[in-house]
Formats: sequence, structure tokens, C-alpha cells
Amino acid sequence: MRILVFGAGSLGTLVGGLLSPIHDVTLVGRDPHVSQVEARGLDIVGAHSAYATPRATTAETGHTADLAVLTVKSFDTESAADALAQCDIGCVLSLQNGLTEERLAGRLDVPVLAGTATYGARLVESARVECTGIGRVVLGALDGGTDPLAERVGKAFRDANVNTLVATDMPRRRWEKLAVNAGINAVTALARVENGALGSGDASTIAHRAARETARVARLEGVRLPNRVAREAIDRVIDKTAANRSSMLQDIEGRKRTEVDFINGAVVEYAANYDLAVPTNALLAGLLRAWERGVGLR
Ligand code: KPL
Repeated sequence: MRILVFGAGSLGTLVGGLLSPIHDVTLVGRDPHVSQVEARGLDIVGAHSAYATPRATTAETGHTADLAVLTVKSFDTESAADALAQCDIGCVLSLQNGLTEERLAGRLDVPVLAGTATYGARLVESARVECTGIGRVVLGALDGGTDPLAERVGKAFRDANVNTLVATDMPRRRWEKLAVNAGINAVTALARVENGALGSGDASTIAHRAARETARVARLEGVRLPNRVAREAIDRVIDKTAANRSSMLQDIEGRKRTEVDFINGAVVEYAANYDLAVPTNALLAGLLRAWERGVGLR
């Protein structure tokens, strides 16, 4: 399969590298990383180790591919969609944080699949990515149900030994992932701790509150996500990714803009439609935005 991985950050680079031995993969990202991948290949180290040779480029338009896997930060979704609209692409799979798929579907004429990825990844340096935990890619139709396209993409991932599940309940899974990110990302970033530190104590209580509020908003949106299920999901991810530094913590450490507007900020916005107070998410979003303002990122 010809696969364009749009967004050669840590997760995109890892996924592109894992897919490349048996698929025709092109990574689209920034220099110096992509030039070095193109020139000398990609080292994958850590929980999964391999040497991979995907193509890599900074050119965002003019590509032809059966599938575009979108791994850009959620605030770059619109500009990525506009670039993809100038490519010849069969379908798009989003593996982004936040509920970005509707925004993509609104801008693109090709089918958009929903996805989540719990592989841990860290870009150690240009052309070297560490797999910090073998997770799972879950993908499926945006509105749920069976979808032959999702089956085909799932098979392409599994053929490359990427741990993948094709699911028929993506609406619930997307909100569950949002609840997990709402609980883990902001708290680990503000407390500057690894995910495992949320296993107990005050930080754990705050993370669980944020996840519970998110589950409540999901139910108002018509998605069956009981508090217990959200709680089990966040506990599972904390346990499985204990040694991970969350993407938001990595952003803060790199003094980069975070995805808070599309995680805790999104929960606050959805909740406002129902006059529902979500104080923990509002507080976390406020603190992250204050940090971004303080370092000149907004
Ligand atoms: O998605 C993640 C992230 O860091 O953005 C989790 C699942 C929290 C893993 O770190």
C-alpha cells in the first residue's frame, strides 16, 4: 500500500518506520529530521528496534497515496487537510489527539477513518525515534459500524506487525481517548511527571476528575461512556505507559505549543453547550494557557 504519513513527529515517525518494511511509505515533516531520514534511514530503538528506510520530505503537496495517516498536532489539522486536498489520496486515517476527524471530513472529499494510538514514542534526535511502549492502534468508521475500508487499512497495519484492532464503536473509543488525554496530559505536563506518577495521590485524583467530567460530556453528546469505563481506561493507560512522558509534557519541556485547546479546552467547550460546569478541565486548560502565554506561545 502507498502510505503518506503526514506529520513526522515522534508518533508519526514511529508509525511510518514500522509500516515501511512492507509498504511504500513517505514521511512528511520538518527539517533537519526528514532530510536525515531520507539521507541515512531511520533508527527505531527501545521496545521495538529496527532500521527503516521510509522516504521522507518536507513537501506537503503533490503526493499520490492510497492512505494518508495524519499525525500532526491537533492545532495543525486544518492546514494539513488543505495540503492533503492538493494530493491524490484514497482515504485518511487520523491518529491525532483530540476530536479532529469531523474537522478533517469537513475539508476533504475522501473518506476519513477515526483512529487512536497508544504506542509510546519519543524523537531522540533527527532520524532516531524511541518506541517507549508497544501500544495499539485502534481504527474504524467515524460513525461506528463495520467498514470494508477500515478492514483493509487494519490489515495493512497488521501485515506490518503493528498491533492493530479494527473497531465498530469508534464514537465511544474517541471519547474514551479524550477522557484519558484530558486526565493524563495536562496533569503530567503541569506536575512534570511521567504517566506512572498518576497511579496514586493528589495528581491521580485530579486526573480521574478530569476524565469523569469528560465522560459526562460524552454522555450528553449521546455516547455511552459510563464513568467506570472511563476510569478503567485511564487506569489501564497509566499502568501500560507508566514510563512515558506524555506528549504534552514533551511539548512543555520543548517550550512548544500544547494541544490543551483540543483536549481540556474542547471538553470545556462541549460542556458549555449543555450549561454543564467542568471545573477540573477548566482549571487545567487555564493553567496550561497561562504557561503558554508566559513563554510567549500565545
Ligand atoms: O496519548 C497520550 C499522549 O501522551 O498524548 C498518552 C496515551 C497519554 C500516552 O502518553
